[in-house]
Parts: sequence; C-alpha cells; structure tokens
Amino acid sequence: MDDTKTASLIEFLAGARRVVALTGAGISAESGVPTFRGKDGLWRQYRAESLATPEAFSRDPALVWEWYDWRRGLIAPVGPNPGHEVLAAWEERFENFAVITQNVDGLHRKAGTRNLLELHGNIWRARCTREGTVRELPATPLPRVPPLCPDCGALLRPDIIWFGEPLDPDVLDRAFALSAGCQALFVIGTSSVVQPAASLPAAAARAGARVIEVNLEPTPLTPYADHFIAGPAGRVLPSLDRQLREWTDPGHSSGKGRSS
Ligand code: BV8
Repeated sequence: MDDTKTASLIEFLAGARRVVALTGAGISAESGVPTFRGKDGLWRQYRAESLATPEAFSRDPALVWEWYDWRRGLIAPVGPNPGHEVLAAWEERFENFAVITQNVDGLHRKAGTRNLLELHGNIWRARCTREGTVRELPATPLPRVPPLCPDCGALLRPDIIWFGEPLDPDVLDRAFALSAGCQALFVIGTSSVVQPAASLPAAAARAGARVIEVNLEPTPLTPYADHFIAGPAGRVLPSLDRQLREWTDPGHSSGKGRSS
C-alpha cells in the first residue's frame, strides 16, 4: 500500500472509536499452527473439509479425534505471536474493539483478548453427545481416544462447528451486529471463502465501515476491500500499531494537525 494511502488510513484509525478484527488461520501461521488451505493444511491425506463434518465423526469418531489430538499437540506448545498481541493491545487503544475469529486454537485468548467471538468453537473444549454439556479438555495427548463423558460415559465430541453445521445463532448475530456497527473492519489471514464468516466484511461495508485486508496474497475479498496490505500479520500489525502510536502521541513532529 503506498504511503499516502497508509497515511490516510493511519489518520482515519487515529480518529476511529469502533474497530473490529475478523481473523482466520493466517494470523496463527507465524505461531506454527498449520492453516487450512495452505500447503501445510493436510493431515495424512485428508482435507479439513472431509474430517471436520458430523458425517465423518459418526463414521469414525476415533479417526476424527486422532486428527484433533494431532492439532492440539501442535497448538499446545506454541504461543500467540505479535499479530495476536497487537490485537489484544488494541482493546486499550480503541474505545470499542473486538475480535471475531474463525480459529479454534485459543491463541487470541492466550494473548489477552477479552472481547472475543469464537465463531467456530474451540479445540480445548468438548461437548457430551448425549447431554450436550460443554467442558474444558486440556490434556494432550488425550489419555483415551475417543474420549468419553466422565458423567454419563457417552462419546464426547470437539466443541467445534463442523462443515454443514449451523453456527451458534447468538454468536453469529453478535458478529454481524459488531461488523455492521464498526467504523473499521480488519480482515486478517483468512481466505474469505467459508460462509457465513466470509459475509461479515460485506455487512460492514454496507454499513459504511472501511474494510482493511491483511494477507500474504489477494483473496476473493480483495477487490472489495478499501485497503489491501500485503504481508505477514505478525509484521504488518506491529507496523500499523507503531505508526498509530507515532501519529497519536503528542509532540510527534509530523503527527496531529497534519492538514490532509
Ligand atoms: C453452515 C472448525 C448451514 C473446524 C470450520 C454458501 C456457499 C457455499 C458454501 C456454503 C455456503 N453456505 C454454507 C456453505 C458450506 C460451508 C462453506 O462455507 N464451505 C466453503 C468450503 C465453501 N459452510 C458451512 O458449512 C458452515 N455451516 O453453513 O451451516 C446450516 C445452517 C442452518 C442449519 C443447518 C446447516 C460452517 C462453517 C464452519 C466450519 N468449521 N472450522 C475445525 O477447525 O476443525 S471452518 C475452517 O475453515 C476455519 O475455521 C476457517 O473458517 C476456514 C478456513 O479458512 P481460513 O481461516 O481463512 O484459513 P485458510 O487456510 O483457508 O486461509 C488462510 C489464509 O491466511 C490464506 O488466505 C493465506 O494466504 C493467509 N495467510 C497465511 N499465512 C499468513 C496469512 N495471512 C497473513 N499473515 C500470515 N502469516
């Protein structure tokens, strides 16, 4: 993005009060978490879409749990990266700031983000297939695959939204309300193909918000974004944050009062 566009974006953000970030697997890539569609998205020969379905689970719950146990084993030792950390810090910078994530890895919460909507659930929680009770399931590797409900002995399933399953209507409503109510929506590290998450930027744009996309490469959203910033989120977000701080800190020579 050229300097003048960057400067106008920074000036705009400096005055913004309601800002939202929608994130995907790309923001966790620099923490070492495989993305879905990236070259490292495969497990054995299975594609995510073929394992993350209720059909796959009823066919072979042990296989699906092995896959989740593998992913949990990858996520457990890693931590948030500077991309997650800047978004956590932006809860202090902006009057209203929230993160809407498609990720189930829990790294936003680990970075300290409190205002968080997990659209697709969380890999560290499980749900009883008989009672529906949700519980934390921190142990990795899992002591038993598939894990059973300690209360009733029924099969546990990951507390995750699978393809073909509806999102939690309350979470989805709040995600659309946040998107339609913000002045700026960052769309970070997502291929913008999975619905209904991929429809949130359109809701924000319809309500007059600026849509700022951060990705290594263009996506189907790019032609509609007001700003496309090419680069790794773990570098782009700290750079934006630094420029914002330089703009808003009093006494910064070329800061406030710069005539547009
Ligand atoms: C539903 C949990 C209906 C699982 C997930 C309309 C049209 C077509 C299809 C549909 C439609 N409506 C619904 C569908 C079907 C489906 C869908 O959208 N399919 C897609 C494939 C077309 N949607 C559903 O099934 C949804 N449910 O519609 O229910 C219904 C309604 C009522 C009643 C009954 C049923 C449920 C969708 C949720 C599925 N669960 N995750 C798990 O994790 O195990 S989705 C999963 O895939 C992720 O959560 C995420 O959402 C998605 C992956 O996308 P990304 O996160 O973007 O990751 P990806 O790898 O694709 O891209 C990474 C990007 O990052 C890339 O662009 C890359 O360039 C970039 N990047 C990489 N490194 C970096 C980076 N960027 C910056 N910095 C870096 N360092």
